[in-house]
Amino acid sequence: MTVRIGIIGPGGMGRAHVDRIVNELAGGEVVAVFDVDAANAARVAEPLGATVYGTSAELIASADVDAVMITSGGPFHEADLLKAIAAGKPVFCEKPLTPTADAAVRVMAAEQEAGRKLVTVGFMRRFDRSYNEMKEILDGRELGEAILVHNRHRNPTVPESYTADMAINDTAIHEIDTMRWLLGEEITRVRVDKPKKTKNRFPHLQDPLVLVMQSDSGVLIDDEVFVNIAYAYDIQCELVLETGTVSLADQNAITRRDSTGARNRMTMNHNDRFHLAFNAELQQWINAVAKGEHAGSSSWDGYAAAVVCDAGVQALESDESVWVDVQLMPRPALYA
Ligand code: ISE
Repeated sequence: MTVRIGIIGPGGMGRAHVDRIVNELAGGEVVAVFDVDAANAARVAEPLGATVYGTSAELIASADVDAVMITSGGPFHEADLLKAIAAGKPVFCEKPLTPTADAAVRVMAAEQEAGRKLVTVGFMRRFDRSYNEMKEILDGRELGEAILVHNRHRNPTVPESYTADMAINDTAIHEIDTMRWLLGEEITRVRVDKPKKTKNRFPHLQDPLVLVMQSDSGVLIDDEVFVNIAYAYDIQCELVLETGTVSLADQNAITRRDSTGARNRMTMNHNDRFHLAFNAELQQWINAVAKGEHAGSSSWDGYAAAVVCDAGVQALESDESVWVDVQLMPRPALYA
């Protein structure tokens, strides 16, 4: 069976997903497009021979659409998620599931009413090979238990429309989800440390910042978020265990050595850095939809990340570097 996919809001991320479905993945076809920018929708649909819909509701309701992919901005996700769930259609939603925890609770309530998991959240780092090897070493207890994790999330630049809270709920959300998954623990409290700001970009941003988190068992996690660092898209992670450490390797398979020194090519954006992880994530979703199953991160994962983000934004907005507790609701049985 070919899964007929309708895409809502194909910006840069959405167009990259369309490209991979057309050129690299199997079993999926993009048959429907909606975008508030009708000209963009037409540009995406035309080479695919896909139908452009006037509203997201019409796309979701269409009998020609088996599954929905939401790649619009976070604040627009909730309304379309609720429509897709009401229509009983599987939906792949780019992160964040919703920008606030309250909205994520409403999405989970709708899914519980539907009686099955329909939503998969695009947390692609769970599919990255290096993070998976790190998790295998941790889970195999080869080096004892996790004690500390040091993360660095560096973007070359962000646009002026990037708001202060996005450092947490658009950028650090990747480490928030990855740390929950890697450690198999929830985050219990967060703090934001605010160093000297770079003068390279916009004064409205606290850039860089360090998000500090603590997990159930006490693992201390730091995350340097520096979104205007100019030189590259550079993601680093070092897991410190009781008798050793594990770090993500360099971003590329080769190191060049010559008379000027040794170096790796740096990636400049998330599509490049996590290309294979994105492919694996979407292929798994298409395969699961074809079999009528759910795969990948659930709405609960989207909710849990949103609760940590809400606490992180509260910590960011406070003058002092104070701990903010993270309070999760009891986990509904559907997500056990
Ligand atoms: C963007 O939305 C992403 O998901 C990237 O992975 C992240 O590095 C960037 O900061 C976000 O804006």
